[in-house]
Amino acid sequence: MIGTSVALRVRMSAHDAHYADELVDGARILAIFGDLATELLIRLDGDEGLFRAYESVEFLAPVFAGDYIEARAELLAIGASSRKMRFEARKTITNVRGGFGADGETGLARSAAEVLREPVVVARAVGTCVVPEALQRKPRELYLPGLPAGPAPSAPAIVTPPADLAPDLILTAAIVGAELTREQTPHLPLTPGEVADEAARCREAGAAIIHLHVRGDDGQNTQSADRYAEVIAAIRRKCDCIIAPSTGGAVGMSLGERVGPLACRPEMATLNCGTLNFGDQVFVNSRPEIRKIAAKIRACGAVPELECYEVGHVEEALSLAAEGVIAPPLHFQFVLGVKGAIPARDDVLHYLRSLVPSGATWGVAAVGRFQQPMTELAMRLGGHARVGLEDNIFIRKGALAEGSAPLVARAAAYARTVGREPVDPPRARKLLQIGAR
Ligand code: KMH
Ligand code: ZN
Repeated sequence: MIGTSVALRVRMSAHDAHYADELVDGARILAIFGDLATELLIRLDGDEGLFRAYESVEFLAPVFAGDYIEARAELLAIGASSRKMRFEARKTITNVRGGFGADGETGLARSAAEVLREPVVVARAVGTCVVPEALQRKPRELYLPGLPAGPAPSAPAIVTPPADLAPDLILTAAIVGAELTREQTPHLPLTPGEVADEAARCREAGAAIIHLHVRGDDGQNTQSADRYAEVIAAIRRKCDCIIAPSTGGAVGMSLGERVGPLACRPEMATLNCGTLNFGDQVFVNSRPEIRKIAAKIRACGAVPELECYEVGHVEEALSLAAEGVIAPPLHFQFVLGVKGAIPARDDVLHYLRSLVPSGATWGVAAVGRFQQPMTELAMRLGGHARVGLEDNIFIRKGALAEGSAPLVARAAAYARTVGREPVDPPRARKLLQIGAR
């Protein structure tokens, strides 16, 4: 099953040290990656297989004797005999020898060691293994019991691998948001002109959809149809992106206010599929309200983006489809990591995507520091991705993103390393069947 992962935890010993100052050589880390690859092949094929080639290897931080290394491999693609995998090794515990001063004296014992507050990524790689068809277990089954991490616990222990990843990737840029302020980031676009410029920059960087909130002249969120019309017209003069206005608005808005942008007859619009704690506030989406908003989205011909912040929201979306309130093909957006709602974790995403019916599409939006790892996981699992300032204002720890476009550009670059290709708006319209429902 694509997305399955295996893990190894190893302490580097004095035997592993190869260079001065007990530095461990990179080949030792590649040996760990080789062991992980072998485990994946045994679980998938019942054979140890062979490593054919690395297409990329990065050594990102030094490893010393005494370091604890946690390494993980994940299955990216399955060919007739090839199996593509991604590897990552992180250091979680280290000897504190780096604390010695020039004179070698700090008063610390040579045996002093520490658990790192944040694990340090020491190496990443992508490579391909082969198992000749004659050696593959038949019928192909994936043996997963006892894995330290992998699919959700409720998933069956033996599953059949699905077809290969589809390369098409729809990137959404959430460029304004309802809650963000200029105090939090000076890069937030507010006026129609600023929003249009940012939309065009995101399109250039690889986004096909702009998830849109708008602000009034006072900078406050508004769901005014007139203001949306003004901003949409400004964007249209600059780029051809699909524009997906919010029907969530800001917490506390009435249903009447929230559906304001539907008067602009957008191609897409968000449909929030349940109530949740939204930080210290409550974002209310009662079942009758969801149905009313869904009916209005359908009546104006827009495709709903099904915002799911909890497992129950996915079930609710499926109920809406069963009731005929929304029409297939469904497009889910898993919003992960909102404080008070479902956490942004690998196992959570594996479970959520297992609920997606065939024929439906799905994507991930994740909050704050989870935006990058969770959207990258989504891309590796065949999902789509949303990035942008609405969900995350940092490009890396402590450094503000200079708008949403750099976040889109980073996501697009990553996509290509795992065999996905960001699509342009016309292709995204086809994939989402916009205008064809
Ligand atoms: N501002 C959040 C309360 C949406 O756009 O539909 C809701 C939100 C979701 O942003
Ligand atoms: Zn939004």
